[in-house]
Amino acid sequence: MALEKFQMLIDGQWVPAQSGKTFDSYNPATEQPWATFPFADEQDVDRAVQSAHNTFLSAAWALTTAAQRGKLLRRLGDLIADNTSQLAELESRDNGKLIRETLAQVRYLPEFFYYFAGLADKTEGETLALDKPDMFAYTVREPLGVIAGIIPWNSPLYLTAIKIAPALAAGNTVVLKPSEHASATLLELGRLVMEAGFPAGAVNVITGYGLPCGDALTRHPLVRKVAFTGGGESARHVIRNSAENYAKLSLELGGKSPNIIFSDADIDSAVNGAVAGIFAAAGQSCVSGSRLLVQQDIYDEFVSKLTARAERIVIGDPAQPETEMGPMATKAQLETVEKYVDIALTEGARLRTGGKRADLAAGWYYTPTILECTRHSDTVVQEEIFGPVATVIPFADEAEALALANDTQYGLAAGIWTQNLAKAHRMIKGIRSGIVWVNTYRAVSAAAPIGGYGQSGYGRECGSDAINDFTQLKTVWINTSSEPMADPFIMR
Ligand code: TXE
Repeated sequence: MALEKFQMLIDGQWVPAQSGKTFDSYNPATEQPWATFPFADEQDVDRAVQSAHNTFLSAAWALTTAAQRGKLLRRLGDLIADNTSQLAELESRDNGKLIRETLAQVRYLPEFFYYFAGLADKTEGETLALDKPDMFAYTVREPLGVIAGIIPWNSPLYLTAIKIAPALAAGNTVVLKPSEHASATLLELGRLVMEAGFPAGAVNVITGYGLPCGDALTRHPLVRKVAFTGGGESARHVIRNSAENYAKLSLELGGKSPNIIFSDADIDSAVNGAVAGIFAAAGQSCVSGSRLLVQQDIYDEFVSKLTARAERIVIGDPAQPETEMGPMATKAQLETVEKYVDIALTEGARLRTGGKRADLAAGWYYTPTILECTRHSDTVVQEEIFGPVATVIPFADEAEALALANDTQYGLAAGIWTQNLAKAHRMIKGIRSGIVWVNTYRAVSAAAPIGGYGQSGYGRECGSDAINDFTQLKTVWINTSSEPMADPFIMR
């Protein structure tokens, strides 16, 4: 079958890489290449950043009012809504995510643009209560300049929307680099950005690998902020690059989130929450509830029910609406999952279910896996696997649950299942993570900040504060005295 050929969006033009090189993208459900993308290198990065920089300074963008930017973002949200099925199908083919998941995500996508459109003309400085009677001072919030968005493969459209909506609302311009494993939908989003009426260069999309493309982009001297979602190794590289260009950073790096089930929880509800936490998106989600902590007295009942549901999960073609779990997005990710399950068994974990590839003719499928662990120090309990692998550990009481929950280098999310409000509040207070869900899991809203503690990264996306992260403050001083300024070297 002939491969679809994509081009990059630089300065409003659809272009190949200057070198002419391309790379293939694979459909995880078939293991076959389905599309080619330009292989961007330093030259292409430089062209895209220069374009974003020139647009940032141009009258066409710099003189837009915040209200006008709000209107552009609303139009973009409407265009996404008009193209829901096409975007959802494209993303599903490119990264193997279930069509039912990509459809749900794309249906919600416009809300991010509407939310930040609403904030565009409410992002204000303030007048300052100075201690100097003859001075008046105020602050102005100004955009930073060129923003680099580094996007992973698991949810490209969603993770892009939460970056570019506040970035553009605040008056910045953007260069996006999708993952080499899932570039298609960001190019499609770029087409809609142009159709919405943004000036050429306001959003550029370049396709390529972490090296050289992501590296060149994140150390480019004209990049003022990098909004990064991905793995810890790449993040360290981006942090080192920021020592060269002083770019601000926001980093969202995944986690090993505890999902804590107390014996007074509604067990069936908690089982559903545990399944949603770890088997949705085949566990390839930054907020996966991969560490299940279950109170001793309901442990057997809970694990039996969870195992029964995991074994009923329908694995298969992500394009089919009845499928409940699709493939790993890449062969490397499948091998990572296999490696971790092997380590778990060597370290003494008990395999309750799963632990092998799914028996399908093609595709990078892995079965929903539950590992019962006795030691919280086990590698699989401590390290992010990013696959459909839940570890389960019993706990005796609240104090132990809290100690285990916090025994991690990460701190992105946590789930608590209990009918006891006071206990929930005590746990919320003690847990060190950026998100806590009580009697629910994976809820998302444009209005609710997302970000982590510890090695889950720093900075917050979504919520009304997120737009401020894409601005810088200018402080203005005005002398209101009727007296001329005195010669500073004449003593009075
Ligand atoms: O991510 P990478 P990978 C975790 C998850 C996964 C692991 C590795 O545990 O198993 O990370 O996944 C770009 N300079 N998460 O290797 O490489 C890269 O091209 C600049 C959690 O696929 O971090 C892509 O666009 N950019 C996570 C993006 O970084 C670089 C989602 C992310 O890819 C770069 C994905 C460099 N030197 C993986 N190297 C989450 N937080 O949800 C790579 N990139």
